[in-house]
This record gives sequence, C-alpha cells and structure tokens, in this order.
Amino acid sequence: MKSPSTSSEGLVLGILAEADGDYASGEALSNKLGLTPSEVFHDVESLRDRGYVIEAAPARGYRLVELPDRLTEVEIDPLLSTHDFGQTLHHFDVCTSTNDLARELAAEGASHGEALIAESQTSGRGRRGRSWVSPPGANLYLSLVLRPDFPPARAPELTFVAAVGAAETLAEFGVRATIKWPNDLEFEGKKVGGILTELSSEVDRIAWVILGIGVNLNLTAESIPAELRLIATSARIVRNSLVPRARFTAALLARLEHWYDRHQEEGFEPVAERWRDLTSTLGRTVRVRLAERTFEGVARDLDPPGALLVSVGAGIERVVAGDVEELRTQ
Ligand code: BT5
Repeated sequence: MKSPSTSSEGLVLGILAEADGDYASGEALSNKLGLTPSEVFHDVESLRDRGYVIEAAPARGYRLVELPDRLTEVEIDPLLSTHDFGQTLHHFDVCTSTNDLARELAAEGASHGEALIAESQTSGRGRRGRSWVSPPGANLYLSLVLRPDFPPARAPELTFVAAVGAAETLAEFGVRATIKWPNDLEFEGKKVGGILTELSSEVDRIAWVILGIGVNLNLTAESIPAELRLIATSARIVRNSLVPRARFTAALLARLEHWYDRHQEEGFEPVAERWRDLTSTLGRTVRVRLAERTFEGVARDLDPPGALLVSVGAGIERVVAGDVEELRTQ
C-alpha cells in the first residue's frame, strides 16, 4: 500500500499545509506535482471526504482551513519539520499505555524517534505507580523511543528536555504553562501535562529511553473527570478555544527534537538555563516528600542530572527523586 504522505493526495495536503492558511494556486499544485487540474480537484475532494475543510476560490486556488481532529500519520506527517521525531508514527484508537507499547517496540528494535500516539489509554501511567487519566479524543498521549548516546546516569536530563519542549509548545498555543520540578506542566497551580521517562540500560550504555508525555488539550471544564476537577486543567480551558491537536503534536515533536539535539551537542546547561526561565519552583518555599520523610526548605537551583537543590537552615539538600509541593514565594 502507498503511504498517504507519498500518494498524490498526501502531496497535495503537504503543499496546502505548508501554505499555512494561505491559498496555493491550482496551477502551482498542478505544476509542482505533475498533475492535471482535474486530478488536483479529485485529490482535494477525497481529502474533504476525510474531514479536511478546504476552501476553493476562483483565481486564487485552494486553502486548508481545518484538519480532521485525528492524530494519525495522515494528519501529522504533512505538518512535521523534524528529521527523526515522529517520522515513524504508530497510532492507536485505544491502548493500555503508550509507554508500555513503546517499551515493547523498543525491545523489538524500534529506531530513534519512533512515536506512538493513542486517542485513549486504559492504564495510562504516571510515576511511582500512579495513574494518568486518559479519556478519548480530546488530549495527547505520546511516547517516543529514544536511543541517546550518553551514560545511563544522565538519562534523567531527558525529563527536563521534554518539560522545556512541552512548556514552549504550550506557550506557542497561548498557554503560559510553568514547570513544577521535575515533570509537571501547570497553569496557575493546576496540572495541564506530565512526563514519564523510562530507561533500559546496561552498566555503561543506554539501550533505550521512552519519553512519555500526556497533555490535556481539549478537555472542557465539564468533561474533566471528577477526581481531577480541583487539580487539573486543559489548554482549551485556559485559552478558551479548541486546540488543533495535529498542529500541536507536530509543534511539540519539533520542539522536543530541537532541545534533544541541543542537549546532545551542548550538554545539559542550555536545557537547565531554559528550564530555570520556565519553572515555578525555584525561589519558592517547598515541601519535599521523599519515600522515607518530608521536609520544607527553599528551592534554590537545578543541578545535573536534574536534582533540585533545596536550602534547609544552613545546609543544602539535594533531591534526586521525590514530589514537591510549592508553598510560598520568597
Ligand atoms: C506524570 O506522573 O505526570 C506523568 C504522566 C505521563 C502520562 C503519559 S501519557 C503518554 C504516556 N503513556 C503513559 O502511560 N504515560 C505517559 P505523576 O507526576 O506521577 O502524576 C500523576 C498524578 O497526576 C496523578 O496521581 C493525578 O493526581 C494527576 N493526574 C492524573 N491524570 C491526570 C490528567 N489527565 N491531567 C492532570 N493530572 C492528572
């Protein structure tokens, strides 16, 4: 079977998507693709049948107004500007957890940048056995298979790569989210997204990292599951309009890849620097919950590979894994 992105329909869609809401003339489409005007028209018609809203205006050509709200390769591929991330994309209407499936794919040899997206998850996971509520159709549940070339001890840095990429993408879509150490994306104290990084390694070599990202995109205040109503929000609630999910996903993949590449080339410091701009945690009095005890202090800085430095009295505690609750601004 021909993949949709290389069929003439996929190519027409690619050019319309590139025009970014402007008209592409019928003549330019015909010339670029070596199609007759009636073949172009035929492709436009079949795209419309699949839910794309395409306007046609005499003498101006065709304009892509709206994408169908699905997150398959067909919708995302024409919008992608990455070299690896999402270039191979597996889509599921429903699955247990995209992270679980990504682990299976990675173990079977999936390549760097392969992405899995589900419309809903039946056992979406957070950290430490917590669950990620994953109702259908409205949000983004994404896992990426990564094969980084650095020692396993540095793998936690990738959570910060992901948090920076996700916070920047939310900002691009009108949501000025902040990052709560280490992995929460919040808006005014309510969670809009989360990150789950998982690793398989040998002593000195990473076999794979799975980067799982969940973002609440189009949940409405009424459709937020009852147990989350007080602690969660969505991009739609914050910006008061629907988020085009395929565009969001393509933008997220681009920003994740940008920060991943910078991290590979320049190390953790540029990522940490950007994280410091985007976090709500530094400078705050925080309550830190560790498995064995809880304490309060002032969050001072981020230390490679992602520890939070908290001053307690005259000393400094270095928190590598735990949950923080943000109390007061200093
Ligand atoms: C996280 O864990 O924030 C990581 C979430 C990662 C989810 C993605 S979705 C794609 C991929 N596949 C998976 O199975 N997982 C990843 P943590 O920091 O432990 O936060 C979990 C807590 O967030 C829960 O205990 C709830 O309080 C809250 N929560 C659960 N679902 C939520 C949602 N949809 N929106 C906001 N908060 C939620």
